[in-house]
Amino acid sequence: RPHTTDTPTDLPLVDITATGPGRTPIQQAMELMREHGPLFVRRLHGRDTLFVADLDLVTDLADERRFGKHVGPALENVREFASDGLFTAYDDEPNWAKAHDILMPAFALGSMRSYHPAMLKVARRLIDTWDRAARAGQPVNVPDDMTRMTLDTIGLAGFGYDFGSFERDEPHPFVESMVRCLEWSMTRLARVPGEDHTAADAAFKADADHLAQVVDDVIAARTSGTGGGAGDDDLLGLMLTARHPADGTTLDTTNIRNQVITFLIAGHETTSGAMSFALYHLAKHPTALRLVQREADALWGDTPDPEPTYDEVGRLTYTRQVLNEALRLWPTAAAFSRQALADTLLGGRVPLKAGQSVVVLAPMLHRQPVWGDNPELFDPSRFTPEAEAARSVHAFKPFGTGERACIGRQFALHEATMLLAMLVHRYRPHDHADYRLAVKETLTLKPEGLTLTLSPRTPADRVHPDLPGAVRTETAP
Ligand code: FDE
Repeated sequence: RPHTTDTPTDLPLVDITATGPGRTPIQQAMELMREHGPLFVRRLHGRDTLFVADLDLVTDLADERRFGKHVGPALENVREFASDGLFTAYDDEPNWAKAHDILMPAFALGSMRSYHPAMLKVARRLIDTWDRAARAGQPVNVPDDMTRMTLDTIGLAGFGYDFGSFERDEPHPFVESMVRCLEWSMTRLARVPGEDHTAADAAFKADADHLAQVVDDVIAARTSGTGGGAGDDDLLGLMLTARHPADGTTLDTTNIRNQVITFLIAGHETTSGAMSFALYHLAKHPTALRLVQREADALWGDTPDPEPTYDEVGRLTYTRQVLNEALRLWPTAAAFSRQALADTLLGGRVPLKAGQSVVVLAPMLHRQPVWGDNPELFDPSRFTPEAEAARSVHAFKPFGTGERACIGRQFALHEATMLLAMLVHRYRPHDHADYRLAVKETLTLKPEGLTLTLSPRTPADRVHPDLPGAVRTETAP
């Protein structure tokens, strides 16, 4: 792979070799960008990385004729356990296009209808757990429970496999191994040349083997017919049986394993972070909370246990705006890389050689001047249809760009929108611990240690749309 470290001159250059990237490399890059502007070079042990957030430059990088996805050092590390799975495949690797073509139908908007029942089933599990906590007056650990929820959802909806995460006190061992693999991928970037990492690498190997083992169980449950439920048209069904339109072949066994690992990881870490940040903001912003409650109340009124239909989820427009705004401030897959296909001038001003790569730092793109003069403010009205129409599509990239953009976007948004509306319809969240945001990085982002207490909402708390003003002030518990 071409890997040039020729760095365009006259750009701000920050050498972080002395401190290293630490445990929060994304937030460090954000800080450096606040100081040096939306285009700078970070140098670590002689290796240079060009970070951009400038809207013009990101717009240019979205030009698919001149730029493609770059598998950067972090994803190279993830390749150690996901290999040529969709997320980590090189653009020109034959298995990327093959798997993309075979799996696309599983993520078309219409397919969400078939995942809806599984998503609802898992939403109920979460609600049962939170009801118990609410009755006991116990706080809930938001990121932990969201991770349970998203893992069970992708397992059931995608693979007909039940991780049963809500019956466990500790995260499913798959999650623990996966998080350690992701952390290994991240911290490996910070290694000082010459240090000995044999123990860490051996532990990683054991975790990667465990992931492969779980995946083999998931596949075996399907092929032996004990997996239950799902048919040939879910993700695993397509992986095992669908033939590529062009040459009639199916995915090979090794690639299927890589895809299952990829989907289990990509399908739950990022979505659970997005849900957790959304709840964090709602707990801090009573007005936004009242508006999402109003939307849910308008649909479900005083029904104690609403069963949202597929079509109702499409009508939760304000809830969707809340999720978008959460993903603007903290896009949980915070960076993606592009590479020049030939020598070119980025934005007409930054010379790049063929193969040279650039990292788009989405949290800072999402704070550029196009977002107004108070970009730190959580404000879901930034995502009304009118506001979106007035803004460049390239100003918001939580799902990456182009052909290599997130295939799971509709899946994640359907799952998260439905659950968020169900939760605010049922509970009033309380920021009982006066939580101060601490963003944990494990390649993806999460609000570390966020806990909330919940009070069940009663008919008297509901926002009755027929009342003038519609927004009622709720009484504190
Ligand atoms: C993808 C993705 C991306 C891109 C990256 C690069 O470029 O490098 C991004 C940014 C993302 N993704 C993001 C996200 C967020 C959220 C919430 C999500 N995501 C979710 C999900 C779910 C699922 C299932 C998924 N997701 C999946 C996925 C895949 C498979 C991929 C790869 C694609 C290709 O082809 O490449 C992605 N995702 Fe996502």
